[in-house]
Amino acid sequence: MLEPVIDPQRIADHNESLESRLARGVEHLATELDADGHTSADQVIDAMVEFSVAAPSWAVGTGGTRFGRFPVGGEPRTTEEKVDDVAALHALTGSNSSISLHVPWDDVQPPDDPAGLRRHADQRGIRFDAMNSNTFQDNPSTTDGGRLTYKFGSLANTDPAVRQAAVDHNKYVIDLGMALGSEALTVWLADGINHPGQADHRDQFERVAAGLRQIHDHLPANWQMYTEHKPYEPAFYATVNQDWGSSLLLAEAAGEKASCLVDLGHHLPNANIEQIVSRLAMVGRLGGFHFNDSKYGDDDLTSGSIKPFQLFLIFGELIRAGDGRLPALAYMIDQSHNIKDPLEDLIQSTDAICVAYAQALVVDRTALAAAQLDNDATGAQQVLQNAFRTDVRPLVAEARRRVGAAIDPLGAYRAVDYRQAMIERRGSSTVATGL
Ligand code: PSV
Ligand code: MN
Repeated sequence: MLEPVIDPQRIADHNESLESRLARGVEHLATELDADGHTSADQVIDAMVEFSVAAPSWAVGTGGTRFGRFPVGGEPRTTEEKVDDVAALHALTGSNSSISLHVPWDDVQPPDDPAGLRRHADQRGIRFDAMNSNTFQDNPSTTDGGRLTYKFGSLANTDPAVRQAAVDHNKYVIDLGMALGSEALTVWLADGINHPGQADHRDQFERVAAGLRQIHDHLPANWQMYTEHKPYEPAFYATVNQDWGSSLLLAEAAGEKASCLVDLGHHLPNANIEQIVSRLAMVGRLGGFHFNDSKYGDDDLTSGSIKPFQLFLIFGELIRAGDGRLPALAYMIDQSHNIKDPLEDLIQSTDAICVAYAQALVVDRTALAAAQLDNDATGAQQVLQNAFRTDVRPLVAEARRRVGAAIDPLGAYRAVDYRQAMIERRGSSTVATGL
């Protein structure tokens, strides 16, 4: 039996001094919500208890830019240690019960064994969320020891041998995911054009669509596949899957198990992401999310740290799409933590995501619908503002307390000094694979 990554007693001890204040906060809010009469405190708490957002394996290590990387120390050396970090996160937040792997960063070919990794994750209480296939950099095991290159694209490449290598890699990732108990594949492609005229837009698109179809046809019956768009980077003139329209066309071309994944950082400035969410949900092709926040581009900043109102409106559209409940999509955080301790950033992000979700749950949807029917713009806005300005944090914290997680996860993380313990165990100069 494995030792728990964080002793539950230490979390309980940390909670003790916060419990009476929390109880007062919950009681006050419950009274207010009862007076409003549309959503009860228990409804929100129950939804929070159920909710989970996956942590990406590449985000438990320090991120970097092309200018530098400043490792935090104690970073996971193996995929098993990444699972351990996610288990620590989940012990504190109660809302991160799965990990999303990225291959080849997390390859578990022999001599490592997927069954062993799955056993390890089971013992830690962590499941495997969507698998991510990486054909945006050369990878000797899929590009014939370096003979083939993804420099000019993977599925969009003019060379059929490169396209086949990319398809085979995706099939391999699906097979690996099956061994781990995952049920989804996310395909984000870097394929595109860096210079006008370099390649034909239509030919590239058709080659990608054909490749995705082949990958789709390898999916087991219970699997889903997500196409993830992004307007630019690393292709700086035109990316093949550049926006939600292309993503939808590609998902439709791939097959019925394919739908679109919305990464919040993958939009041109000022795009109305909540409207995109509504459109994709409307046609039944909204598959998943990558949460992060953005000031200028794909900045991968802490969720909810720049545009919390946008995050709230997105959850509003999700709840609208799920007829009052959050639809069962693939929810994942996708961030790069360049100067923060990665686990601290994941704790803050998870909390911000839960808060936005809880705020969206306390929207008086009947009043909103009535105001919309009456063309009462002021009234409709007031309904949204009332919910957005409700301090729902006690309900989010109460949900954590009820599942044995931390009332104050960041405070508890610092109190148990998890980072220092990992530095002692793993060393101060370990560098996790990933971004
Ligand atoms: C690309 O920017 C992305 O959002 C994709 O989801 C990748 O899988 C991930 O980040 C890591 O590069
Ligand atoms: Mn992403």
